Amino acid sequence: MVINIFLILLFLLINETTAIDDECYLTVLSQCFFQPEIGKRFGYESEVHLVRTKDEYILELHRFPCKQKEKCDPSAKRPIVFMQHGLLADGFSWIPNLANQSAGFVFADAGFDVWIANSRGTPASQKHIGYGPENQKFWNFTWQEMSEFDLTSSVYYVLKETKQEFLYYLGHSQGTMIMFSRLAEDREFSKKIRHFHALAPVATVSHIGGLFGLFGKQFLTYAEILLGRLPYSPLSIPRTVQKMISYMCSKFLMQNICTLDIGFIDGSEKQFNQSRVGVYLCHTPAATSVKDLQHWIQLVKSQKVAKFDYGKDGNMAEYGQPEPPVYDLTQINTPTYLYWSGDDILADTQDIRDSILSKMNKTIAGSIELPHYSHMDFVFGINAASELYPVMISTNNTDIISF
Ligand SMILES: *[C@@H]1O[C@H](CO)[C@@H](O)[C@H](O)[C@H]1NC(C)=O
Ligand SMILES: *[C@@H]1O[C@H](CO)[C@@H](O)[C@H](O)[C@H]1NC(C)=O
Ligand SMILES: *[C@@H]1O[C@H](CO)[C@@H](O)[C@H](O)[C@H]1NC(C)=O
Ligand SMILES: *[C@@H]1O[C@H](CO)[C@@H](O)[C@H](O)[C@H]1NC(C)=O
Ligand SMILES: CC(=O)N[C@H]1CO[C@H](CO)[C@@H](O)[C@@H]1O
Repeated sequence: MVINIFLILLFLLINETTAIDDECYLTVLSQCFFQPEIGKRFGYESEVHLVRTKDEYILELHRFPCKQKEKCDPSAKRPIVFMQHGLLADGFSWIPNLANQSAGFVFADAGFDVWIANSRGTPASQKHIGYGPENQKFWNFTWQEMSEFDLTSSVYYVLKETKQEFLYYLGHSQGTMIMFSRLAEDREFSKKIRHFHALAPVATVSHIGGLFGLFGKQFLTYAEILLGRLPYSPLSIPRTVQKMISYMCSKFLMQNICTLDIGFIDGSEKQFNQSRVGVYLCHTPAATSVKDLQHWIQLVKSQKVAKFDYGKDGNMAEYGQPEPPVYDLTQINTPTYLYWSGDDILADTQDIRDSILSKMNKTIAGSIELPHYSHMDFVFGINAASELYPVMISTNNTDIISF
């Protein structure tokens, strides 16, 4: 019998003991490096920047300003690419493989100034001016706040720091939702985004499959009760358990089983570097809030792209209307490139057609279908560096040359 680690984990996930120990990233398995260290290890200059959001969270941005082994002048003007990870992930999403196989490094080598975000709640961004992650208030957020506060503060910070007017944005999964919702609401901010590259884009999730589909549909009531009982807590795997899994999955015989288990969540992977599954699992899943997952499950049910639903009275208090406001994607006018695959069971093709292509018709600059990419293959897959990232880099050669 194959013990389905991830099913068990899903229950372990919801644990109340929080404080994540940075140690895992520094010392435990030699493979579990902290993100800037991974950069240094591959010969990239790296910087850590702290951003304070309007609601007082402190976030870490990681920067690779130069090419591999280049004599680095971080103040030299280069096109900026801002990379935003997805749900239950963190900045590691962009540097999971070898140097010429990971988006963060491939873009740096192509001459971009690479900035990598870490959303509130992830291990690098568990700080707040008023209180720490042990306080329930800390975990009172969903992607809605990441969109409203984290994204805006981080983008404005990067532009100020580099004295530039705009940047190229690369988002994966929830990282696309964060941008869709912001662009729909904020005209001023939209001007700062030159192009939006959306990997495995998600807006509505009515057709989501896999584990999320099960919880959002079949087990909805159960999921709601389970999550509703822990409204303000982190959704994270205890460090020790994560270390154990990472270790187990780095063993040859376990690699396929671990991959199969991940496939149950996001579509059967075809492109992982099997010998690095343990490394991926050292960083992913990364912590987020239970409320974030609750918000996603609400969207599976409502089939809308709406703000968090506090119930009728709660919504009246929060939004001044009984239903949570819906983001109007037809308001978006930023040139957007979509990269998606029929094999991705989270960013479902039908959802992309219904909620993104049809609404953003006038502003979609490219819609590129990839064969056989599962949801995580867009970042962890070793073929993305030859099939996907060069497309983005050259989509706008003209744009960058005229830059
Ligand atoms: C959580 O955030 C919501 C929305 O900002 C707010 O109405 C609510 O009072 C907060 N709850 C706690 C416990 O902080
Ligand atoms: C997989 O990763 C290992 C290092 O972790 C590396 O030695 C190997 O070349 C990689 N394989 C592929 C196919 O990229
Ligand atoms: C975009 O809009 C045009 C005209 O309104 C329509 O003919 C076309 O089918 C639309 N495309 C998509 C993908 O919805
Ligand atoms: C990455 O580098 C290795 C060895 O230097 C090379 O064999 C491989 O083709 C490169 N991959 C890409 C996508 O450029
Ligand atoms: C392929 C593509 O999207 N090319 C665009 C790059 O940017 C220039 C200038 O902004 C556009 O004119 C091209 O259409």
